[in-house]
Amino acid sequence: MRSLRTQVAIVGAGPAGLTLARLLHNSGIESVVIESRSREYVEARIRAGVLEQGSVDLLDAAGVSARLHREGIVHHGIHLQFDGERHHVPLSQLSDGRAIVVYGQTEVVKDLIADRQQAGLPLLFEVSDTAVQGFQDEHPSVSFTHAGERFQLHCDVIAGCDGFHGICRAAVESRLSLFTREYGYGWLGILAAVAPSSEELVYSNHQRGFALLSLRSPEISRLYVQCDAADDIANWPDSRIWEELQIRLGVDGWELAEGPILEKGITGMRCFVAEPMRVGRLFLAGDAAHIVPPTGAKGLNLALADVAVLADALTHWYSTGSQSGIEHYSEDCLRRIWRAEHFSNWMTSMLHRVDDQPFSRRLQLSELRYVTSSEAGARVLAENYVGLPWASSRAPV
Ligand code: FAS
Ligand code: PHB
Repeated sequence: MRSLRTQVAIVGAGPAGLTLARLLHNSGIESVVIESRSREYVEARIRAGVLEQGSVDLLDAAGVSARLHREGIVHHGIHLQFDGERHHVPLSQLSDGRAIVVYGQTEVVKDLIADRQQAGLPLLFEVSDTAVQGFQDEHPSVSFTHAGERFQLHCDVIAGCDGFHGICRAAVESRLSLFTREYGYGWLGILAAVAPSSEELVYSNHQRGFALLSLRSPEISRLYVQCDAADDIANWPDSRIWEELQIRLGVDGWELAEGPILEKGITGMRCFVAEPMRVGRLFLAGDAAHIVPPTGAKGLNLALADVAVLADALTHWYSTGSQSGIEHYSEDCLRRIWRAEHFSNWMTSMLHRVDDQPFSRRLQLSELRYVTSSEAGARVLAENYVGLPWASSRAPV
């Protein structure tokens, strides 16, 4: 086994791991990023689409936002639709001018990988048999196989950025408290080569189920319909998907343009939080530590918020020797995470067909009418959707 040495070993080259690596590099801290999938696979994975103001500011500070500002689309509002009516929620007007940027997670990941490669910094794809050890006795290391050779990467700290199905949380799960809520339904998402039929996102609560109109560019639409979490994509020919979208998003005088479907898939929905997010010298960040239902567009943004806190904490530790930042890492992140869990659960419960009880539906419609008619009600949605302000430098409140 070949020994290597770095300061921070980062497991996972998703948005959390790659952004952390860049933030640490800007602070003069070395890291090695290891990833189980190929670069092509990671860059092709269709996921999130909406960046909060805080995430855009973080990527600006990290120095990797040039293309985001060239190609990202700034939005100042969304629409909520129910009972055949579409209501605009002026997000920026209700949140002191904060906005969102529509820029696919795939694009964020491509920018971060290109940046890392251009700087000639260590980023290893297609590693296998990854394991973490020694993080309890201050001699952490990550072992893995790459290009047929076995390595042991000795480090000061391990950042577990390997997502919900990764090995880092699994390595400490018996020491953690896990909190979870399953919804029993999921989203069928499509990427279609057709201009979006609305300039801003449309979230629709329909008797047949939820639907969302989103986008990736002026030429590419991103659309979702609620389906059973256990449903099989084979049950959804393109014609059925478009038929459901037309019904669930339709309003008088408006038509949904259709086009070739480039990609489709079903993703389950759950709330999940693992506490604490630190065990010794192992720090969990992003989906490795928490999952939110995508209705609030928080998953990617929470991952970036975690690594902003972790990068600040590690920079403080390396520069002053003080452990105050790393000792408060978990507590500082969990405050924002639980706020996002609550908001995402609220949006999900308000917009999805949850059961066929008339009482539930009337409660939902009452809530939607309130949020779209009361400034106070709309402000709650707006300030959470664009993302609550981040404190001081970068760390979120
Ligand atoms: P990621 O899962 O993105 O990255 C983890 C990385 O670790 C992966 O590249 C994985 O290959 C790698 N890895 C795993 N095990 C490893 C090992 N043993 N060794 C080395 N590497 C390993 N969020 C939204 O805000 N809006 C959305 O619409 C939305 N849609 C989603 C759709 C799907 C299908 C999924 C799964 C998630 C979606 N999310 C959405 C949430 C998503 O965007 C995540 O929040 C985001 O990817 C979190 O980033 P990371 O924490 O970096 O985890
Ligand atoms: C997306 O564009 O993929 C998207 C947008 C908003 C959400 C979820 C997903 O709430």
